[in-house]
Amino acid sequence: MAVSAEQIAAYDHEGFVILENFVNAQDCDRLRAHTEELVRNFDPKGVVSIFSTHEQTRTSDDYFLESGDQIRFFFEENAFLPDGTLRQSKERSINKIGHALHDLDPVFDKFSRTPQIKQLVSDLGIADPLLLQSMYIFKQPNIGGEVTCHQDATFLYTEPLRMLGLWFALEDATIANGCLWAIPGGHNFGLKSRFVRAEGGGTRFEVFDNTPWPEDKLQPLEVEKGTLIVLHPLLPHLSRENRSPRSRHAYTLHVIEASAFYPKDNWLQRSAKMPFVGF
Ligand SMILES: O=C(O)CCC(=O)C(=O)O
Repeated sequence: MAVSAEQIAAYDHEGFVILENFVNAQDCDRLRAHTEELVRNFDPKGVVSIFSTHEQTRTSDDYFLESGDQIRFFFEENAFLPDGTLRQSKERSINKIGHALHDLDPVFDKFSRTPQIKQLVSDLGIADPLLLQSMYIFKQPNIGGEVTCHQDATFLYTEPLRMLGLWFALEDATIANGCLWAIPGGHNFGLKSRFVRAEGGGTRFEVFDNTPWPEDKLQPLEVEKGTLIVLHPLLPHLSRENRSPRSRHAYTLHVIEASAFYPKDNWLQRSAKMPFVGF
């Protein structure tokens, strides 16, 4: 077992579980150093897609929609000056990289496919896992954008709902630098919406329940580097802006059950040449 019975019970009850020291510091540093190299080699010319954490701006963005089986770079919303040039260096302007790092990059593959992660996923009830998506999230100093309150199942939906979100802190995450916040037990509220591919192109939200989140119930999940937070697909969570001088790098991996139905209208799709694979 990679987790104790108490930790599984906490996950079931709260909708998340915090596993300290899940990854050692050297492995976190190795992933960070490798990502620095990816960014150094990335040529931002021509990438006009600015990733916005406010969902409307995500729509109709082919660069984003085609990233399910690619390694793509998305800028912070506040990265640009009014004349379209970068406010800070390229290295300090990228919001995240996604969404197939774990399949296309050997260093991310190694970090994502450890016996310990495989065991954890099995302990939490995913018997035949497929690795769906990966993201390296920078939460840049001073300009790191907010991620509004959401359930991961809105973006990554299966029937039945069989998915886990794995959020690895590659640096200490605090209230000041934009840690995760979650509503304990909020995974019992039911799915509020789905973000789907629209028939005529682009995307849309299919809304089932438009009542606001009880955000007064959010609790900060301040964690140290090397911690893994496991998130239930229905857990409402967010992260606030980072206006501090310190970054808050994190790596996320989402895993689904192979036997669950993965709808064709989920935003994240892959070409037939690159199917989802397991550990
Ligand atoms: O790391 C963050 O700031 C938020 C990540 C998140 O909520 C997500 O990717 O679902």
